Amino acid sequence: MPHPLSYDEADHDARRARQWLAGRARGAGVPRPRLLELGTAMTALAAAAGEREPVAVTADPVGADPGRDATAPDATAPDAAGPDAAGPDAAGPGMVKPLPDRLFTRHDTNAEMRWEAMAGQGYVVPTDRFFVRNHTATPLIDPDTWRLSLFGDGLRGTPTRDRPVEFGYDDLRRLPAERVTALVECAGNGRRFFAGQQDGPSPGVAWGLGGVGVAHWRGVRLSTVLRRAGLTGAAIDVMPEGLDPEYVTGGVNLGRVRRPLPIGKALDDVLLAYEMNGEPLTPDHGFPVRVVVPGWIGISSIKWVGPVEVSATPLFSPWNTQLYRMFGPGHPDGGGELGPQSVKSAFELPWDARIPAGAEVVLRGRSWSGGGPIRSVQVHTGDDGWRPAELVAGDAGGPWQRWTAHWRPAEPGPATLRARATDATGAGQPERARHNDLGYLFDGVVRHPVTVC
Ligand SMILES: Nc1nc2c(c(=O)[nH]1)N[C@H]1C(S)=C(S)[C@@H](COP(=O)(O)O)O[C@H]1N2
Ligand SMILES: [Mo]
Repeated sequence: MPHPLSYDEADHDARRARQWLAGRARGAGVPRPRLLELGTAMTALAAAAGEREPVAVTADPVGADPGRDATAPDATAPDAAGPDAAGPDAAGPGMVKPLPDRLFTRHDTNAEMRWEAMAGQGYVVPTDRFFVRNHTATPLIDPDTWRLSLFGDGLRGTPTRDRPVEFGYDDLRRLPAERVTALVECAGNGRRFFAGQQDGPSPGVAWGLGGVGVAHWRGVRLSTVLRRAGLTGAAIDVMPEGLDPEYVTGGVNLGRVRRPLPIGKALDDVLLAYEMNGEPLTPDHGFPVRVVVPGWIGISSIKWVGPVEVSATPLFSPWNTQLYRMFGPGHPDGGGELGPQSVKSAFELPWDARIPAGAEVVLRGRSWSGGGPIRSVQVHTGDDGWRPAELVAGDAGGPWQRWTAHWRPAEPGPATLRARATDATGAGQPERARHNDLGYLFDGVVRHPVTVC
């Protein structure tokens, strides 16, 4: 049942931003003036062509390669892992799972799924190829000593951070379990096309379209745990915090990765997940327990969750004030709210795929949107205008939509594939995405180069 309080993502975001800008910030981790400096630093970075947000690599920095031009059009080509790649199957810096070049493109502490890795796969992304977004490094956590620790004045008796209400791994597994199939997508997914197709680079991870995945998640509802922990009617915000190392960027320590959720969303469909695709979570995806916030930007789905603050006053963190907001010309001072994830479409093909001339081929892809289910998809192969793609019927209403389109390329030579989708709210994909300095929510039509031969 929907909670009476607002839990619309954009709405909550806008409200908290107004409060934060009005100086009511509490628990933002660093004093406000420093955050404002950081904001300025990031805007300056956005303006500096080719530069990316400096990332503190707390693990072996073998993958850090600030010299690489992350906006090169071939950034997802098979050799794009660059000279930093430690070998075909090596784990990334601070990551545990193997990152073979056929499945991933690496970006410092992050690993992007190659879309051709989804060819021949089912609805969900197998865990071996699911993208990884790590601000620092994957922590290795012992489930026997791990605790979920809830505290704050939104709980009965106001337990403190030092004397919280605790749940162990086995406690959570004994509570009623639920399964959801949900999409997790980085708000910066598609960022490299702001540079590659539009007017300039944005700082941050240069994702192509592979910073997204759908998985089956199993765990206990956050609402179940909140109620058992003594939730009161005064609670308005819930802030899960990760146990990975503190994040340092631009010389500022932002503390542990954390981002508040409004109580309405927290009591709705948020899961404390301990399984992904039918297996215990793997270390890179949040073992022992992560938050899964269906429909919201990826940063909401805190991995390796430990402390959870439940508050009767608004909560703030750098991840809902200085980051994950729309900055730059045409956006409000202090940043506009992101709103739901944008509409995107991807072909399950390598960048620069080779396609035989004269034969009919089936192009396959997927489209998704944070706004709602996909209603229609169109494909453009360069020879005969936009035409409808065929939607896989069983996917209707789900977090993403598979589709196919038939193509018989006549002439050998370079060609450009395009796909665009419309979601249930009528939101579609424009030729150009709206610029914002930090490169969030790209929704433009991506031009996918192929060679007919
Ligand atoms: N503790 C913690 N949680 C985190 C992050 C992180 O760095 N630390 N990254 C976030 C971001 S930005 C995204 S997009 C998703 C990615 O989830 P995945 O790595 O399982 O794909 O996790 C989110 N949760
Ligand atoms: Mo993200």
